[in-house]
Amino acid sequence: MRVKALIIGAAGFVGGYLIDELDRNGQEVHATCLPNEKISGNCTAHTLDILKKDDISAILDDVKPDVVYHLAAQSSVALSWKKPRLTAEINVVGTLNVLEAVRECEKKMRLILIGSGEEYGFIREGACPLKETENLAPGNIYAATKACQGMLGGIYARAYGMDIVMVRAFNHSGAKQSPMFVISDFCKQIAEIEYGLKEPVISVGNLEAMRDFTDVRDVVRAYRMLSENGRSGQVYNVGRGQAVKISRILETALSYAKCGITVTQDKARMRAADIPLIEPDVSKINEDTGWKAEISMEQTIEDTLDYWREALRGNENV
Ligand code: A2R
Repeated sequence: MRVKALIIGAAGFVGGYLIDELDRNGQEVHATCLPNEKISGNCTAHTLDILKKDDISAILDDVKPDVVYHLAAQSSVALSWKKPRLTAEINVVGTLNVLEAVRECEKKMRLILIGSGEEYGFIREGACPLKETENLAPGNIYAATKACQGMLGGIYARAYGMDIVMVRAFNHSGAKQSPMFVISDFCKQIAEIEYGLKEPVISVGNLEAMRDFTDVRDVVRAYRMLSENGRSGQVYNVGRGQAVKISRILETALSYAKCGITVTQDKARMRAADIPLIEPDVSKINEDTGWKAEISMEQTIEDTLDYWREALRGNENV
């Protein structure tokens, strides 16, 4: 039987990739976005604000999906400091609305809750690679709301026997990502420099931090595979399982540049308390689903740079 999937919050960076992944795998894809947003990809689009619980119920009753992927979120750490209440409303109350709507729906379905590697927060020395059993010590408001989402998911799975799988996704990147994220930021600056839109100087933050980067196409494949073979009530790290220094990302990105570029460190890009190393243990997802990251970091960087070259084409000043 053809799997019917519903993606809640599909107009963001990950949503378009997930639509493509499920569609390519022969699934019937339904996807929601806010009234002012647009969804791209082969799917049936619905409008939904997750703060309106009855509207979630109406869509579930109408679509009767086998799997629901919950991506809708206030996903910016920076904005979570400025708008803590809004972040908590969308990420916690919104998730509760989704959980309640799924619980009340007559059709039984699997719910995939997308959380974040940020949930681990202030990790103790020697804790990496982080196992899913590691304590959570969120260091920002976004992370706290995602940790709360995961806890609620665990509670609903246990208390009501619901079929819920929780994900902690580590850094993911690719074409179309906002330049608020490091790979996209470096690639955008390089494309701007190549087109003469910026001095040949790239500004960077802390290059010593080590982070775990996965291509967004691998990440959405992980979500699909978890929907097929993840164990209910369980939490899964999704990441490459091999952190790299930001300086290596920078060197790789610069090696693809078509002109000479110098590097300058920008204090505004340094974080007050940057955790030196964040790296997940990904053996659990690998053992349960067979998933592992396949696309190299070099490929992700090349594709992201090509995306920015394309996006900025026509604005050349050379
Ligand atoms: O904030 P907007 O206007 O870009 O809209 C976001 C949307 N969203 C909502 N959808 C329904 N009801 C709401 N009340 C609501 N508030 C915000 O969810 C956006 O279109 C989508 C999330 O997409 P992004 O912010 O681009 O996140 P991304 O990178 O696609 O990550 C997907 C998930 C999120 O749960 C992240 O926290 C996690 O993966 O890492």
